[in-house]
Amino acid sequence: GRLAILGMGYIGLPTAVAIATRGVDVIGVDINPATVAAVSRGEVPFVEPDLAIAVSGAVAMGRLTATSEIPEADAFIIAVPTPFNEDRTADLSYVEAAAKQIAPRLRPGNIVVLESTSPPGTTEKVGGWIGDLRPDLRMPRDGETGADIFVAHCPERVLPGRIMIEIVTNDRVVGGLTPRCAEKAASIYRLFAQGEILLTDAASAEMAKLVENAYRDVNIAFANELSLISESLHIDVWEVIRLANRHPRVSILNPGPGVGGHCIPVDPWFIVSAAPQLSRLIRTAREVNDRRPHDVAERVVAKAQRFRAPTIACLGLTFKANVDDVRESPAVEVVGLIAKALPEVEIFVSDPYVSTLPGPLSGYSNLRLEGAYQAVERADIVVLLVEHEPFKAMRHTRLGGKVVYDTRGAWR
Ligand code: SAJ
Repeated sequence: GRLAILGMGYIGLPTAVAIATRGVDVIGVDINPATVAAVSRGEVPFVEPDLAIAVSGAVAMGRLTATSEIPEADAFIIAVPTPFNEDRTADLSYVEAAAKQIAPRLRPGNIVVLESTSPPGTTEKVGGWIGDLRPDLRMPRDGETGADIFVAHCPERVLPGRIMIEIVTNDRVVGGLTPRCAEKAASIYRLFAQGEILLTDAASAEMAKLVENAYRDVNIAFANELSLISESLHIDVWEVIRLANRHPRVSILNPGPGVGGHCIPVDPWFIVSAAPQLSRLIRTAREVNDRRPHDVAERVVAKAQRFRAPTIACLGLTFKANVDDVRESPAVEVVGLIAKALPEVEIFVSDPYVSTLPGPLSGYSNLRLEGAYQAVERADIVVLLVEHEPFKAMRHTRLGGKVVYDTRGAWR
């Protein structure tokens, strides 16, 4: 068999490798020529543990190739981004473009799977976009058998930093436009997934994915709110959570400087925009977490005001520990807010995964990227924003005599 995957990003590329190593010829398609060139050389354009070796192996074996043209194939997986618009509705333009590019290549019996996180109804739209361009093909409709093309949603749910493990071990939800579509799409995931494959309808699969991330967002918001409340009552939030979590049915997450990444800060809005009147808790959680970088920056500024000419070290820029991704990072937002509020203050920024200041920070002349030890050495105030492993180790040796603000509870 031959399978094409549209989008060679954090999801498409690992999925391509997982399938290619099962003896299927996989063609990775991407609109970015640099990505196509990198994958063709067997290289990965981003950092993810164990991915690089897997990609170079699959390319060397001739199982994985990359191109910018949509090829003919037996199955197509769409793994393109679904960002959000100004008004927080989903931007489906990449999904729509992918569906319309696949349409002319389709032959009877082909399977089309949407993996991109999408609002309820998107898989149905994918079927519609294809059907409009290909009136010669019978598209799946409920209660109708004998379709030529099978369309389903199988949302990705891997955790950045653990993608290569979770892509194999996670259970998968496969929602078809019809039960037969789900069954057909499941056959692809049975090639490499060791977890259970759960069959359902497309809208339930779409909603389940959004709910998973909204669940996490609401729970992080709970922890972040506890942090504010505890501080105002002069109680240590980490101690409170540690104790409460010893109850058999309580499992509170960690407060932090905010919620980043491309999924958790975005996906809950797709639920809110689908049912605005009813999504009160989900919306409020989003607002609590979005407000977090401001809360943290305000506290740093207040600490700085106790000094005449302080120097600040901010440790961590990525959106979470042990990844190299600074997009949608609350740490970047915190650093920017501090730099803006304290233009006279020298701020050293350090992150083992980052070698140039991210775009949003490039305009501040009081910011400098530094090694962690030098940064801490020279600082009066040390702010821990990401609990990267090398930072954790600094706890006992380097922080004496400094004002320390540990937003992640990593130095307790
Ligand atoms: N965070 C906290 N406190 C916590 C946990 C996380 O502040 O206790 C912060 C992190 O630092 C980060 C953000 O939340 O800024 C999100 O990190 P994460 O590790 O919770 O999740 P992601 O964005 O890396 O991946 C999530 C995962 N979803 C769930 O765990 C429900 C992953 O399984 C999904 O596949 C992914 O979103 C996605 O692509 O949707």
